Amino acid sequence: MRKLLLYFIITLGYSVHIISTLPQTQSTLENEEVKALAFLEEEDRLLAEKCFQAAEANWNYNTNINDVNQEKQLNASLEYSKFAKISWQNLNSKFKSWSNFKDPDLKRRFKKSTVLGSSALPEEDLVQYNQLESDMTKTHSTTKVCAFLDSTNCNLSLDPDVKKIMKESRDEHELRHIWTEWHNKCGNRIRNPYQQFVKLSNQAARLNNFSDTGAYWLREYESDTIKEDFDQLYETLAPLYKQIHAYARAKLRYVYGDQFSSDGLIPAHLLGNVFASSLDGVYSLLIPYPQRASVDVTNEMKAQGYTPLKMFQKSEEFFTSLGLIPMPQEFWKESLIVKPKDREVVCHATAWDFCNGKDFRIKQCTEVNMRDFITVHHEMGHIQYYLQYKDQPHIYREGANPGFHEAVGDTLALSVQTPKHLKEVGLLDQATQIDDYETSINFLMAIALKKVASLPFAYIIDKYRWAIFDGSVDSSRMNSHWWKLRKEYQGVKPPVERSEENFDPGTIYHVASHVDYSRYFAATIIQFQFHRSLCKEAGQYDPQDPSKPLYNCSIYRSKAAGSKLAAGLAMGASRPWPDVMKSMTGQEIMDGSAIREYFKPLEEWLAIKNAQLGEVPGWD
Ligand code: X8Z
Ligand code: ZN
Repeated sequence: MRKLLLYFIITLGYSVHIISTLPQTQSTLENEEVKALAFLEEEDRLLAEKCFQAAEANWNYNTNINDVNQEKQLNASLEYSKFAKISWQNLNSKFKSWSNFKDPDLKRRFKKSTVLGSSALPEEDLVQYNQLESDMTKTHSTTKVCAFLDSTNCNLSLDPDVKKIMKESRDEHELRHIWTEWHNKCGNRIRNPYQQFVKLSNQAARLNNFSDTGAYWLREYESDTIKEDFDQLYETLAPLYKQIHAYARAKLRYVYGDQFSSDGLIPAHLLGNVFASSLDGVYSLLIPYPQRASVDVTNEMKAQGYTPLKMFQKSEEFFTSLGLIPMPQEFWKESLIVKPKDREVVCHATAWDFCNGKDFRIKQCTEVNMRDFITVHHEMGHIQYYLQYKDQPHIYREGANPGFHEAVGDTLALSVQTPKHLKEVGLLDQATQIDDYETSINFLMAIALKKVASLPFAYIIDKYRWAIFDGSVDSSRMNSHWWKLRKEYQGVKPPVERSEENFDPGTIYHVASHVDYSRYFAATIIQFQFHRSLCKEAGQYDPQDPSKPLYNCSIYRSKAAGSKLAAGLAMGASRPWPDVMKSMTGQEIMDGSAIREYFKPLEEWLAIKNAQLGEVPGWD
């Protein structure tokens, strides 16, 4: 995730577009522009330095949660904000008429620089804002729950205990117990601070001239229609999700029959992960052809003695096979890739840019399994982006839009997970048959359970928060509204009664740590567009050739695909994202046709299978 960079990146000014009342001559403008550029260059350098200090204190806190480190983190963050505010004030007072600048790039830099972010808050409020955010992250990362039928063991943490039980246990009572423990112990504690936090966050948004935090977040898409665009994208993908939902419901009913009623909803504790964010955790129950090859190579990784380090090295090898940039020395020295035993850490995987062009790190409590192997690629995708745009001005060191950043590693992972690639790197036995229809359907199901099944979840988290931020949902409906959206879009329901004592969205890392989530919705769409384009570039996909379907493409070792990707990444946010998208895919929009095309054989299979099962897609 990229919160850290977004958080520390230059956050200058709010959008007071002061238009000079005096007409300016060409020469004064040009003169002014030269001065403005010099000013920006100097601020860039200073901000990068301050950003490093704040990032380092934040890293130390995230990798060793204790009171001393928290205080240092809060101090460093405040320090950075003060600096950013002064820098922004200077910029606004010195260059009042920047909106008249002729040079489009300079104007873009100024426009971006006029958003100061939370640093716009008065100091007292900012201190409270930072404290609440830091505390909620701590609560989320350090909450412990009690084991099933063993009240003497109340030391289970989210990572790895809760996640492991929710994925591996098939005991409905145990799943219900752990689900309830986690939701009550984590979510309830976050409810009050979150309410206070929302007020401050909205205040900051308004100081930046946005109506509320939702509008502030969405500014990064530089579009007035982005919400409608997301709605429309979701509509085009909902039929595929509903087929998967129906199939999963039928299969899960075999296992947990008495948990299902006629409403068609799936109880949220049966989906293989505590957040009910996707369905890949129950792949083994849903595999279409169990007698054929399973594409979950976890056992093989363990048998071959994979370690977290080896997973990172293998991932890097995929990146460099495309001619992309290897991880720098500092990365290998400073990253944290295994959960330490002697201290509390924020386990949620993150990739860090320390703003100095040298120091880039990943923090991940890596376990040896395929899911984490894919997450390693996801995180390395962030680092690759950081490396590609490291020479851009500080203000441009961001994804073209937030979804781009989340899509890079996932795009590569679509190749990595193909049976043909797994065979090539020895994770599937050479004797395994992979070219048959049944294996392809097994493979597509595995990918769909992660990607397609997570779409409604990714769609509603921010739909929910936008409503909280804009006040259309007040504190009397904070939890019930969440479940309303869960039911409506995801077709899931809580396994036990919920009330307004609870705050179930607060159990999600991105809510507790205030990271927007539509980035992942966008990324799921974008990565298939990237995949389609890079696969064509690599000569591995041809829409006219049925022997080269999109899902079977691997771009491994394609320098042509690598250089196309690198060129797009190196632009950072220096151009509006549709331009970057165009250069990478030929399209100027986020478009669901690639994902639909990729899953077409599975969608056809599901329609037939659900009809055979008498399972009608949809719910009450
Ligand atoms: O948060 C993440 C990454 C860090 S950017 C591990 N992801 C989302 C999640 O875990 O909820 C990746 C997929 C969705
Ligand atoms: Zn990410």
